[in-house]
Amino acid sequence: MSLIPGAPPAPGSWLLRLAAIGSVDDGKSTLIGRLLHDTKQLFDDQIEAVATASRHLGIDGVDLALVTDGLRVEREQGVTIDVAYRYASTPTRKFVIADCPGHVQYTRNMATGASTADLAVVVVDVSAGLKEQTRRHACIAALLGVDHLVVAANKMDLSDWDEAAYQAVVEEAHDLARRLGMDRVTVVPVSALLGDNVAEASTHTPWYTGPTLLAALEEAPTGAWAHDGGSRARLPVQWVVRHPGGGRSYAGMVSGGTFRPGDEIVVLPGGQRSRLTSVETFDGPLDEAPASLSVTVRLDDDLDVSRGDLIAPATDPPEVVRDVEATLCWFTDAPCEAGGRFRLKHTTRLTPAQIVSVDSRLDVTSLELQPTSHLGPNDIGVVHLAVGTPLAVDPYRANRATGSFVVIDEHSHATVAAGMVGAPVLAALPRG
Ligand SMILES: Nc1nc2c(ncn2[C@@H]2O[C@H](COP(=O)(O)OP(=O)(O)OP(=O)(O)O)[C@@H](O)[C@H]2O)c(=O)[nH]1
Ligand SMILES: [Mg+2]
Repeated sequence: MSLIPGAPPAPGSWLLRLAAIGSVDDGKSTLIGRLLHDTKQLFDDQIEAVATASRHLGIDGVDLALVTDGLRVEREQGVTIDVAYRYASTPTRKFVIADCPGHVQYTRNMATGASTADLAVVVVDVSAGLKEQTRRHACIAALLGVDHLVVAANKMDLSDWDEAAYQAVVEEAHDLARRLGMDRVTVVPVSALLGDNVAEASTHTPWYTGPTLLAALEEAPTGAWAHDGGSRARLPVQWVVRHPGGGRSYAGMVSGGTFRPGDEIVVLPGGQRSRLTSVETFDGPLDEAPASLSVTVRLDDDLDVSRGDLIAPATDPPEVVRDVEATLCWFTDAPCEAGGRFRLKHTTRLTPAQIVSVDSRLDVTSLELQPTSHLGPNDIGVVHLAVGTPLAVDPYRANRATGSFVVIDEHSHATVAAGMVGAPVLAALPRG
């Protein structure tokens, strides 16, 4: 069913998931609030609630950052802590928008917000240019597979709409995008506070002939690979359903490709082969099940399949590994060092894991990999891990679901790192 009037473009080409990223206080929340306000996505009572909250905080006028900064501590401190998701639709497109925190302490939350995005809106305070944290965020987004940067050169009102200040950000942004291997970059001069060039073209920037931020977002291609998981069919088993009359079926979400009844499959990591006899949802049997659909499948043979196993085509299975080279975004104060023991969550499987070696750290400014023996908080680096149960993995670039994992502290159960299978894939990455 279409969520917007008129004939929608083909599914996948019209839904855009975006994450607003960048350094603390550069204006991400204000920009998202402005975008929602100026595209008439906010109800009168929402605007009234934000106006009342602004008055209580002693702010003149309506602080649109409060549209996404809803937590009490966020409002009191004027910073975003947790990712807030908002939805918007225009006649041509539907958006899922993640407003990420900029503060370095909440990089973990930013990585969560960016992990499902097609496109990153990098918000930059035009008077300060790209800061280290802006670069770290752009780098994490690139590692997470975001291949399109839209840069909002923000607070143009404070720089007297100076074209030279805008051009300086354009140069920095193009240089960064090129080195991150992102082939598309658009830089829009905006004032999130006043609304210039957000949804409406500004009269303050006659020297700028490019799109408004909204137009840039409406024109952006989606990174459909991120959601259909590529062509390789993958079904992580989430649940084994035992039927009263005997027999079993296996439930999970298709995380790539398409499954059809009759497909020859292999169950990993065990390697048993069989054939799919049916693919169903609650509504009945299907001729085919595409990515993102939650299904149950039945097999021709009575195999020992459990939660955490992965069903894949026999002709195109993922690699089964006990040792994994991976890129980690390390989030916690305790360093990441060889010998560290953790739990690793990969698709639906939880397994013990040990850091075998820490090989290199990515310098987020020079984008060089430098040899190291440990990672500190918010570092990005390459490690080797040994896992207790063999894992069926794809490279992250081939499949976001089977190519990623989280590392969990054994005792506190806190997430200490996000991992991507393989070394970082950034353009022409030099090794130090
Ligand atoms: N003058 C001016 N001020 C702005 C503009 N955009 C944002 N600000 C102000 O900058 C401050 C920070 O804005 P936020 O939107 O909270 O920044 P943020 O990037 O979301 O901050 P974090 O989420 O904590 O990283 C607020 O006081 C805003 O009113 C702008 O275009 N012009
Ligand atoms: Mg914010």
